[in-house]
Amino acid sequence: MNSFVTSRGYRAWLPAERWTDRRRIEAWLPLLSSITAGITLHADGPGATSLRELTDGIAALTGLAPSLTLKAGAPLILLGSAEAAQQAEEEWKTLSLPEEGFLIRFGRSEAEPWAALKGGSDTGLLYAVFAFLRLLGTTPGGPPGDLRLEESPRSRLRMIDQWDNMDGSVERGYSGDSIFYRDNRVLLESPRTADYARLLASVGINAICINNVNVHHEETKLVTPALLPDVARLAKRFGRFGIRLFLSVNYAAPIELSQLDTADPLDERVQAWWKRTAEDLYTAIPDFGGFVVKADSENRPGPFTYGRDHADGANLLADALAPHGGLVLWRCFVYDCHQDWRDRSTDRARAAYDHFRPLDGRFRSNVVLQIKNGPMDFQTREPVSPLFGAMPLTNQMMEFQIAQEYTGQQRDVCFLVPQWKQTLDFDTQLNGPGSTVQKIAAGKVYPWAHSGVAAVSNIGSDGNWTGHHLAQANLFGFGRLAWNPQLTADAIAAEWSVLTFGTEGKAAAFVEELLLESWPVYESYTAPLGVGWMVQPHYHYAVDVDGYEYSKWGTYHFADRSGIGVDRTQATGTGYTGQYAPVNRDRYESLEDCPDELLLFFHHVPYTHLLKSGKTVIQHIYDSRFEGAARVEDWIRRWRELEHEVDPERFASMLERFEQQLENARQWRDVVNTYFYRKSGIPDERGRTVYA
Ligand code: GCW
Repeated sequence: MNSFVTSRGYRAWLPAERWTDRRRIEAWLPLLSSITAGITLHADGPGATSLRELTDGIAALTGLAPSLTLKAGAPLILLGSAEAAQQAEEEWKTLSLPEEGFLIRFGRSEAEPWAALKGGSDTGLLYAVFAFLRLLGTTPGGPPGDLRLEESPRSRLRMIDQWDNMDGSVERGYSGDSIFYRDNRVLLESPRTADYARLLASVGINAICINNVNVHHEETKLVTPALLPDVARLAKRFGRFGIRLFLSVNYAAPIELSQLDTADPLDERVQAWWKRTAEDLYTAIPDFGGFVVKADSENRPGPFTYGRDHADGANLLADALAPHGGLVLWRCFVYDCHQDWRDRSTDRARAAYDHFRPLDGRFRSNVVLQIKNGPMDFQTREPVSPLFGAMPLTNQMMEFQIAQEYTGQQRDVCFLVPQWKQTLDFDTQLNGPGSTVQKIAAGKVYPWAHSGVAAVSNIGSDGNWTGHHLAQANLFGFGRLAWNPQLTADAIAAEWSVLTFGTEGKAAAFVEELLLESWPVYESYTAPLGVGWMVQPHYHYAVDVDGYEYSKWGTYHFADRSGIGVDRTQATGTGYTGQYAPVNRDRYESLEDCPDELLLFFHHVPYTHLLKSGKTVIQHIYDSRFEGAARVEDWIRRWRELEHEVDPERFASMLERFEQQLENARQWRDVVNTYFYRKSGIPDERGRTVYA
């Protein structure tokens, strides 16, 4: 057996270990000893997967092997007292569920427990099974007496983007190598892609793009007949879990893969090339999802070379895919990455809006613009991208980053669900009050044909998938939020902690608490008040306050001896605030109303500026850096106390990561404090050690 299969954490939040409490098993026994299933028994379909996942999950937690009866009929699974469950089935005959939706009912008939699971489709039933297993894992006692759970996903597209390269590396990967590729080959023999598909489906993910948006030489060939059989096998693996496969494509592929000397979207030969490519793809993979495209962004090729714009570029691919039902997910991460730091008139934060907003109405109906959650680049704190919701006539989806590129790289704990929640709850006001990001992403604000959320994955070949055990919570949390953005961060943290560390013992409660404070703690020892960056260039983990200050990347903080921050106001700055709807624009524009945590994103202020908290900016910098590092010290102390509450492998691995985090936090604390003391000459009013 491969060693990773036995590592702690390989099963992540899925049923892994037998319950030690016999009474708990006995309480579930009457329900779990018999199953009647109505599914499509197609070996490659999610119906067969549902049944297998259910029986495997039950076996893992309880050791029970239920008796199985198959019957014709709708996607349905009945457990326990068969007659009573059949009654539920009878009642549901006329019930119509959304395709990916499900209904779960628990009941009792003369003290005998029963449960019935119904899906809007076989995929819906698969989601019901995973919801049932979550319930099993989080309920300390026996089956609930009476419960009705009806769910369906809010967003149509719930997607994961792999930044995997065929040489086996992962761009911004912090947990080993790619599980998809090695030495420029697709890894077909490894069980990991199927195990990954299971993890994703268990939280409702229904789409995946399997290669990096930076499409290099080898990956360009993924769309060619030579590699399509391999891609098709992966597509099948994911298809069993209800997940559609996408590929990132190279905009210059017609030049690189054929005799053409142009990739001009208006050139008929280029159009014919993409049409043929799409035909080949759909012959190999009938349910292929479509293309993800990074074009004219960070030196990638795109339509600009030919004097065309992003709509021309996206429509070229959209027309090729349209006859087959495919989508083009066109990324809006477009900005000038060769900026002169001396040039104060260009503001990178403005770029996506300035490029795309004027193109509203020009994109085909199978194009979806994929927009990063903030206007810069996955920083610890950013305002919501003003482009999201600002193009009523164009499908959009939001892109998050689960990989912790700028948020601790899976060495430091940073549970990002609270950050994503803030983004999803943000009221853009763009179609009147209540135009929240989550409603827009769910397609409820504009009548878009497609919308949703995507996120850059954080997994790799490490035995526990994510390097830090606690980084699994971000993958889990993204899926849960994509499914239902109304879940609270607390509920998600609690659910993950119990599923992962069990209902018995004290570890889960501590982990839940730690997760919930981890983003504020990470923020408190790194770049202050929304200013961002201050990281080592390219690498993006450790502190380097001026690392990006005189670079070409458009990422500056403008600290001088009297103050710090970027003036993005309309009155005196770059005018970026004007990209928001009036209510938000005015809030950010005003020094009084701008929230403290984003102050330096929007304003350049003196170190003596008084925050809403009553502290000066400089004192806030000192206080929060000291507090952040002290919190991490405290986590270590408390984790040590739990040594006997968790298995030795996870105890040691997490302790090691916490210690690295502490070292990182101390370095950030001392460098940032010293830097600003030297710039400002203002001492810490509490006289703590700052290295003058
Ligand atoms: O944040 C930047 C990353 C790049 C990444 C790019 C993008 C895949 O540093 O590594 O490239 O964003 O999102 O395209």
